[in-house]
Amino acid sequence: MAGIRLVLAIVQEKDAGRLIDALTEDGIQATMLASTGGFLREGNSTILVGIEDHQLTQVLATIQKCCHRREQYVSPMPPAVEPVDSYVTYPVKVEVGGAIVFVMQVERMERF
Ligand code: 2BA
Repeated sequence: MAGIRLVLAIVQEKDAGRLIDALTEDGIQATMLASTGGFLREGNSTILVGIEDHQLTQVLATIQKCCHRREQYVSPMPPAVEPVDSYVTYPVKVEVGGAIVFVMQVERMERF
């Protein structure tokens, strides 16, 4: 029996719709969850894709094609101990995405 994999991809919201469309066109089922990045505290999307082993290369290529790195500026929060008016914050540049991807071996999948 072929092995089952779960691909979990954290992508930017701007790329999520295009990625789901591309997977669906290839006949691959996916689930999109609304998620929030721990560092930026902004919305991103977590895409779950259950596939057979032989589809993994194609799915990873589709994720890579649809998800782009972007620069974003974030203003650090002032430290709680400093008086707010004595603390000047400068926006810091971070690169976000294209996609953070985890691939997991699935022991069993059932459809009831
Ligand atoms: P965020 O946690 O909001 O992080 C957004 C971007 O900020 C990151 O982009 C990274 O470039 C930067 N960043 C994160 N933590 C930082 C820190 N302590 N200092 C400086 N810069 C920092 P990506 O690495 O592309 O990550 C995009 C999103 O993917 C993350 O959003 C988070 O939701 C998720 N993610 C990334 N690595 C993860 C991991 N190992 N486990 C779970 N989720 C992860």
